[in-house]
Amino acid sequence: MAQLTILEFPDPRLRTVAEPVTEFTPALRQLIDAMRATMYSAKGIGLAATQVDVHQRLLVMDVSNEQDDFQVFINPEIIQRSGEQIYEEGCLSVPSIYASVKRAEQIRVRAQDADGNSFEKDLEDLAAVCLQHEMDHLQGKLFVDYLSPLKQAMVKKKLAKQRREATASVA
Ligand code: GNR
Ligand code: NI
Repeated sequence: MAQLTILEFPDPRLRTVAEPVTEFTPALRQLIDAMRATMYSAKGIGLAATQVDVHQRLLVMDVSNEQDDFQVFINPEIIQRSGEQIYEEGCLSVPSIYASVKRAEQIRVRAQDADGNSFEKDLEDLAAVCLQHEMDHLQGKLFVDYLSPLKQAMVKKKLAKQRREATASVA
């Protein structure tokens, strides 16, 4: 199965706002399969199309421990939200950075499946965190955007250092 390349912060393509999916074609299914393979191989619990440089409103997730609850949300909309939770988030596009973010505790999502059929689903706890995190990606937003300017500067420095060291070890 084809693996896709995951864009990393501060790549400007991560800031692209995705367009709605309008055609439910075999090519869309192939993209979903490739995103599934990429998410599992990167050991992520979610992946937004934006992260693989496809700017369509599509995300995949699996927050189960057994990796047996694969879910696809196409053109997702949050139609209800309640409560608050603070969770220590990470992101495949911001490697080895973790920070607490406050989000809704329970959400109701309306979306379409790979056939274009509309459905609604209630999510809470980690599933709600993950879906909100992925929907931010579709708007060009990253979890580090919620941090203070000082913390954002620290994140950029740490990533630059990581990249320098990764390059040095290859030389
Ligand atoms: O794998 C991931 N783990 C995670 C942990 C806490 C909050 C959100 C996430 S999503 C992330 C995968 C990712 O970057 N999706 O966009
Ligand atoms: Ni992410």
